[in-house]
Amino acid sequence: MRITVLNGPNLNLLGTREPDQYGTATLAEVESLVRVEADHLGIELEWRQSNHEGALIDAIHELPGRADALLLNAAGYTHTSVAIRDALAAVRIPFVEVHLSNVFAREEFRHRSLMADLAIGVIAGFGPRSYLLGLRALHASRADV
Ligand code: CA2
Repeated sequence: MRITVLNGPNLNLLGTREPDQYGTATLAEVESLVRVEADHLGIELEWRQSNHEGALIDAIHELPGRADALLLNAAGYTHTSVAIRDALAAVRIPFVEVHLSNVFAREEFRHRSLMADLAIGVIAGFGPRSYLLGLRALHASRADV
């Protein structure tokens, strides 16, 4: 199974700022954690991050034929991007939406996701473990994808 992990804007700052909200692990450390689990599950993993909406959309367009499923943390774009939603709907890639923080325990504008209804499911609030849980969920859903 091939899974692409796509990380949105500002997640490159992980571990360097706002540790109370997002923890102390860097994005590279989260990637290492996820790679160990992916190896364990026999998943071929691609890891990407961009701060640019268009680049994220291009990455989604590239998924058919390249990945069986997507683990997506669209970060701030989760709550604003009709264009990313449209890209996900267009390629019809099965995906799980993940968030480090519990977005429902935060500001009201973070309670709404413009893509969650297209996802297999959403995992939020477990820090870097959200990614591990999301990976396992995609792996467990592989018969359906
Ligand atoms: O909890 C998550 O994973 C979020 O997707 C993170 C986004 C936020 O806009 C979403 O509401 C929830 C923010 C990512 C920014 O990451 C930073 C990391 C360190 C310092 C500053 C920002």
